[in-house]
Amino acid sequence: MELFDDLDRDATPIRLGDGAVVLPGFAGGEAASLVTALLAVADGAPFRHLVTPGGATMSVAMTNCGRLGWVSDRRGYRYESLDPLTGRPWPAIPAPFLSLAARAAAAAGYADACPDACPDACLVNRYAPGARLALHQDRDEGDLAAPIVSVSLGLPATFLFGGQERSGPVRRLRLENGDVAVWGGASRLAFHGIAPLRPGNHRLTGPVRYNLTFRHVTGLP
Ligand code: MD3
Ligand code: FE
Repeated sequence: MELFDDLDRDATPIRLGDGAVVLPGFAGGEAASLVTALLAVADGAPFRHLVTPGGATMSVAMTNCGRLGWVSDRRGYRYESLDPLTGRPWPAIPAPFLSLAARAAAAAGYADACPDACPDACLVNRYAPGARLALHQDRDEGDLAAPIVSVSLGLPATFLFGGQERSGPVRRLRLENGDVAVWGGASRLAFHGIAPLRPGNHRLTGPVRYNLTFRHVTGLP
């Protein structure tokens, strides 16, 4: 039995690369309220399996909150201000999400992004057993200078961290409930992915893993 679960995880930052850091358990104490807020977001903008430009249906279910949301369909990847499923704006980013993103960026050494480069998009991923994210770069944001903050909730996953080229070596790292990653600078365009989720049960999320990623999309050129 995991008596202390994730609240006692050592929060010593793990440096993955230039500008990329994992903060183990950084959000452990607020994970339950983050999950509650996430489920409220999904009430207004339901999880859905997007289709890639190549015609494949993604195994990860996604939704968004914020002024902009990431979408994919046969026409390509992009950010949209209206949810194509509901025709409505995406739900606002909950205040506890924004607070956590700002504290994590600061703890990782990034100066306060607001009000110039506050996150204006939050992609919410849901992994059921077997769901995976193939190696990719996050490059659809107009602002590639701002770091991305990610929060893992629920079941653990194996994170794949590569380099600037798809074919390079890949480091594997376990991401657990409450772990936060921040990546910017030279690591902003690093290839990364998630290995197929192993089945399990988590007290906060049941049979799934969630991941939040906070992005600044609209940069003035
Ligand atoms: C990238 N999400 O939504 S974020 C995505 O767990 C996405 O759902 C993954 O990739 C997920 O686009 C992973 C975690 C992460 C952590 C450290 C990184 C991504 C990173 C360091 C460099 C580049
Ligand atoms: Fe990504």
